[in-house]
Amino acid sequence: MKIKLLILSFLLSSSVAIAQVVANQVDDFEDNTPQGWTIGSSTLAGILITTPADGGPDGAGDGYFSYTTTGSSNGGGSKCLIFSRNAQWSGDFIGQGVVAVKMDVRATSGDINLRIGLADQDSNSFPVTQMVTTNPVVITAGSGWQEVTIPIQPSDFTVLPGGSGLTAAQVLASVVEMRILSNPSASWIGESGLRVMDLNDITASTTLSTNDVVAFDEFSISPNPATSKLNVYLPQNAKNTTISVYDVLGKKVYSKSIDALSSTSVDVSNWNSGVYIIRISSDNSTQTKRFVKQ
Ligand SMILES: [Ca+2]
Repeated sequence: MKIKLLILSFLLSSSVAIAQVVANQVDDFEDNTPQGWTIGSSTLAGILITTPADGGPDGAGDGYFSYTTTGSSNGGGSKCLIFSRNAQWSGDFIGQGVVAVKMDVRATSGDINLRIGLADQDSNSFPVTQMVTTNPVVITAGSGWQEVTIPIQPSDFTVLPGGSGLTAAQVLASVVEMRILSNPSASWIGESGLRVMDLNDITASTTLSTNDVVAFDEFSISPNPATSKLNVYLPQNAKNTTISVYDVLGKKVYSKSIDALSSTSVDVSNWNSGVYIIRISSDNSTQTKRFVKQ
C-alpha cells in the first residue's frame, strides 16, 4: 500500500510539473524540424517553412529555420510572423531569469523589423493580454547573418490595447504564446509583403549582449565609392575580428580574419561594379556598412 502511494504521488508530481521555458535553452534546428515554430495556416506551414541542413551562420552542417511569406497582402502565409505555443517557450520567463532572446537572423528579401511578442491565454486558448517589444531590431536585406539580442524585460514591451489588463511583468510570468515577427509598428501581427526570414539558435538568454555594457566604436571605410582598394579602419577594442563582404544577393564574396590590427585594406579591383555590404564581427560586436564598387 505504501509503495502504491509512493508511485501514485510520483506520478502526480511528475504530471503536475509543467514543462516550460528553461534558462539558456536553444532552438538550433540541427534536427531539421521547425522545433515547434509555425504560422497561422498549418497547410501552408509545411510549404513556406523549410529547415535547410546547411547554410546557417556556421556554413556547412549548420541547420536553420527559414520562412518565406507569400508576398500577398492578406491570406495564409502573407504576414511576416511565426509563433510557438510549445511548452518550451511558455511559462515563467522571469522566474527562469530570462532577460533577452538572442538569435541569428538573416533577411534575404525585404528588410525585417524584428520584434518579440508574448501573450498569456484564457481557458478557451485565446490570447488575452498581448504585448510586443517596443523597439524593432532592423535587419537589412542582404546583410548576411546577424547576431541579434532582443531584451525582454517588462520595460521593453508595449502592452497592446484591448487585452485583459495584465502588466508586462504578469505576462512574462505566465506566457502561453511567443511570436517572432516583423513590423515597423508595435503590433501583434506581422507586416505583409514578400519577406524571407531565416533564424538560427533562438536562445532564452539570461544576459544582455556585451554590446549593452561595453562601448564599441564604429568602424569606418574609405574611399566610398571604391575603385581598386577599400581601406577598413577598425575600432580600438575589437578583438578576434572577421571582415566579411556580401553582394546584394547576400552571397559572401570576401572573408578575412584579422587580429591586433587597427586597419587593413581589401583589394576590390576585380570585383563587379555595384553595392556591397561589409560586415565586421568581433568578440563584442557585429556592425555592417554599405559601400559601392565603381
Ligand atoms: Ca543551427
